[in-house]
Amino acid sequence: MRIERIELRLLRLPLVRFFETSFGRIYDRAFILVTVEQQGCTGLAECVADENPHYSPETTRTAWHIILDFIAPLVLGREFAHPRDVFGALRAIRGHNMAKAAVEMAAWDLFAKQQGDPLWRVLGGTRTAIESGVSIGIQDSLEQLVERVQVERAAGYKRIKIKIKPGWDVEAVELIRTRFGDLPLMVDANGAYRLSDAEHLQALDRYDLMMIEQPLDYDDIHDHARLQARLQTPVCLDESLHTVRSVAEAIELGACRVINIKPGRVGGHAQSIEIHDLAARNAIPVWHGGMLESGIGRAHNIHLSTLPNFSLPGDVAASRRYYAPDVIDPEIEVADDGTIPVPSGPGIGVHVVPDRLERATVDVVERRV
Ligand code: OSB
Ligand code: MG
Repeated sequence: MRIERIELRLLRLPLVRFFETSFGRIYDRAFILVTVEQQGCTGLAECVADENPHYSPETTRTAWHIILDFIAPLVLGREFAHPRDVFGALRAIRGHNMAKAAVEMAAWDLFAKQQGDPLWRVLGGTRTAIESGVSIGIQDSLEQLVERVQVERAAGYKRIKIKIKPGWDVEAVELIRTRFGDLPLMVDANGAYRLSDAEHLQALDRYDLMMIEQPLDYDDIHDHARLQARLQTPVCLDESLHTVRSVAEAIELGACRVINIKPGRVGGHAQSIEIHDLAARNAIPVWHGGMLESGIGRAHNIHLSTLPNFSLPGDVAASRRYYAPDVIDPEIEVADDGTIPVPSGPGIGVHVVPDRLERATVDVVERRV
């Protein structure tokens, strides 16, 4: 594979419904669509960096800069035997995993299309449908939260995750348990608590939660190990894990019993596979996180979720929960049993609708060999 052209396209799409986490509420999403090309064959991926540096230090603008000025010169015109070699070729660039992942994942799509294979097969996946779950943001009231859970359950989703923060946690979980019984339920704090909140978080142990995701700071592993020792509820790490090494450390320290994998956060598919394998060797289940992706990123997530140790439902839901319309056709849908079939065409197996893409485009640039 030899990438001859890279195109970056800044897109903005309105969200069907606002999304609120412990760091704020958003109504739309800006992201970079990356296209790589060799002799008319194209690979696509989206960069999950957002406009603000709240989830991660990267933003759409830092990713734009890093891809154009540093990543493109390292990959354009270079011969890659396999897309798993792309991440290593970017070694000179420290961090910026979301920028790296966008180019790396586009390269996987291009490679799979050149082979005429669906991406899941090239990644080493073992299933043709994945289990879907939803992430429900913080609402204006507990009544609205109950209504959201009702709507998502009716849509077929089996596993529900709710966002929590101080003041929106134990009561919300208690209410869902009272109203809906023992559905698979978990919570995500996006780093909203401190170790000194351990006693407060112990109150969640009564509710048989699947896990508590990222309770403490985005760059912490050590305090999570101390917290896990004081909680029965399994801790899952998201923001804190950026590299294979940080995952090894977290496992060794007992900082988590579950791992959320987002390829954007760890530098792409190849790093995700390494983390998946490392977790499997340590009997740690993984699941696929979400970043409010459009259909392009969503398709990538579905393909990666077919690997065997993705044994818990992920935050990979139907397109229509996020964007209406999405930029792809056909859109990604969830079946009545809460599963999503894996697209079967070459590469990611979904197609962009050109006029929808044009309407969402804010800016475009390209680089060629
Ligand atoms: O912490 O998992 C997270 C969305 C944006 C940034 C971070 C997170 C999320 C979600 C939504 O939880 C997942 C999704 O439905 O795409
Ligand atoms: Mg999370």
